[in-house]
Amino acid sequence: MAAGSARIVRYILLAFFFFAVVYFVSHSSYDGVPLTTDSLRAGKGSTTSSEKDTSSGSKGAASKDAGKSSSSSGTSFGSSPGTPSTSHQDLAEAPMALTPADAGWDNLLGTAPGPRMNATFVTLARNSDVWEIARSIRQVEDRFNRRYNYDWVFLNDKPFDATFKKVTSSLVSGKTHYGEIPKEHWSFPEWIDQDKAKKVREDMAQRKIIYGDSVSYRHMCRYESGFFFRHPIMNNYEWYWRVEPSVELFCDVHYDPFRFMAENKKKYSFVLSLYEYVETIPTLWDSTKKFMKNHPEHIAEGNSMGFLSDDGGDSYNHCHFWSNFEVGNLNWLRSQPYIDYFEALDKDGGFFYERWGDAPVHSIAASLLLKKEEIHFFNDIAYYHVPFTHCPTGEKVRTDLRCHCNPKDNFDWKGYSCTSRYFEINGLEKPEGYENQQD
Ligand SMILES: Nc1nc2c(ncn2[C@@H]2O[C@H](COP(=O)(O)OP(=O)(O)OP(=O)(O)O)[C@@H](O)[C@H]2O)c(=O)[nH]1
Ligand SMILES: [Mg+2]
Repeated sequence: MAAGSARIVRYILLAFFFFAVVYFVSHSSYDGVPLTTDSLRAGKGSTTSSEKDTSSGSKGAASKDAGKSSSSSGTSFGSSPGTPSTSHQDLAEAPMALTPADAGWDNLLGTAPGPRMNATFVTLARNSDVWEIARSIRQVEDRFNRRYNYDWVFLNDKPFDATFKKVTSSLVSGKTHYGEIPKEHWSFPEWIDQDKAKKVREDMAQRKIIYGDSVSYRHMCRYESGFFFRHPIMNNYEWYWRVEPSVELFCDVHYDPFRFMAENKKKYSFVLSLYEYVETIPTLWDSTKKFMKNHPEHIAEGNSMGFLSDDGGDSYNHCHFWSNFEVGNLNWLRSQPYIDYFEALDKDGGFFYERWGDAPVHSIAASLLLKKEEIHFFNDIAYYHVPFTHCPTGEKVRTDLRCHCNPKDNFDWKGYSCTSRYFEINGLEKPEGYENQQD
């Protein structure tokens, strides 16, 4: 009898143990995520926003909003694995931390909260530029984009090769797109007199004007002036940030410059400005004056003529924003006033009969067609393109932003920069310490 009840107790204990094991296995989780087949397949906290699209031309239509797409697939912004996620709505309204006093300033880990703009980086490059652009991308990613995952569009007058695509797509945290430039955007318009253009190149070569004898440099300047923003891939975006090979970013970028531009109604921005090499644009201002006369309706009230001219528009002082860095609005470049300006210049032929650069073209357009409040100077984006540096004025800014530029190299307040002039016409106060950086 005693042996019988002991057996029953053993059976009950065994059954209890069996059910306990079943219960434990079915409820076990890996760091809070139930081990279902789906979670194993997807991986914990997986995101799709860094998927690579290496298609050519417009075939791989750009994702309008990498951030949004990851959120709609169930992954939320800014929540590191294990932390409770915030709803997309809350994050879309997250304020930008513009100064160290703002909440979230120090949080440079993980994906940045906040909405994403319909924006992309854009680079015009040759296959041979691959290692130089790799350096630029790495810096842009380290200082900013690794937390934002914006797309990157690469444009080329020839097809990009496999190495270029492989290297660049491995470095960019957003989607990459590779576009070939249509022939008609990278060739001589039919109204250009080839003999005249050739003589100009020979003459400029003799006078040792930089890139004076180059045909491809002229196509590049014309393309950047009038076409990059209407490439089929670029048509998918509203904002762009231009990046060239071998540039440097010296400070952390704590907030989203695209969002800053959108929320503050800016259309064009710069970090460096200077005087253009006069020999390359002798008649650019004559063409501009002709355009102003023919299209007074395009000239903005409250424009920045004072940045361009010291005599109310009679002559050009050659000041321009350096266009190898730009964050700007593509819809503005695609607008009638800008297109009319570009076409007027193109008809006059100065891209080939002289050597008009896209920097003075963009700058004159921004200064005349936009209200002066629509042009922004990013003091906190520290930048180098040979041979000039923009290093933020003010030691506190530089340490807050963990900058690695030498303040002595800052070009802003030196004699050949036009940034003082920009500050003056906008009634802006120059940052503390600028007097010590004037030579
Ligand atoms: N696809 C393509 N890209 C070009 C060509 N020439 C220049 N680029 C690109 O156009 C941009 C401007 O050219 P750069 O050679 O940097 O011109 P720059 O900045 O005036 O002169 P640097 O002082 O030499 O940098 C860069 O992003 C180049 O990679 C070309 O013939 N084909
Ligand atoms: Mg360059």
